[in-house]
Amino acid sequence: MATERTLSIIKPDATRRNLTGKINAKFEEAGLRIVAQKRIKLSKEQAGVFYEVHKERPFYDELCEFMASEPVVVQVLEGEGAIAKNREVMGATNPADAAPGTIRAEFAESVGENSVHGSDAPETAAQEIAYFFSGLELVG
Ligand code: YYY
Ligand code: MG
Repeated sequence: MATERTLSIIKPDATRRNLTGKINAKFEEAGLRIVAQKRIKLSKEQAGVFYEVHKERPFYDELCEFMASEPVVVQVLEGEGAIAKNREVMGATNPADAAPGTIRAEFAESVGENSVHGSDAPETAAQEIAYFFSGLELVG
């Protein structure tokens, strides 16, 4: 499998509870390298652009409010099959369905406040990385 990069976000519910280190340990233990990382505070509008694909869904407004409620940590993870590997480490969207040991099983508070985001395909990963990081910020 090829080396890939994926965009990860440690969401407000997790930064608020000081879980950044524990979540990063899960990524690193799974063989994902954190090649870029920064802590930022999104506006509701910026969150809305990021989650534009969900704009017709009933949870969109609440999701954007939540993502803008506290700082987030945006990061680029790199590794063999990083997109799928990251989704595996994250666990299912709803923590009630997430496999034991996954980030969402251990840390997520609800389906809406579920601690992490991860890109779902190579095209979205490229798009999402470019939304937050410039080429200069992406060291190998
Ligand atoms: O990629 P992933 O984060 O696992 O789920 P998506 O289906 O892309 O939804 C994005 C985001 O929206 C999810 O992480 C929480 C929120 N959400 C929600 O609040 N309620 C739902 N029923 C589905 C998703
Ligand atoms: Mg998604």
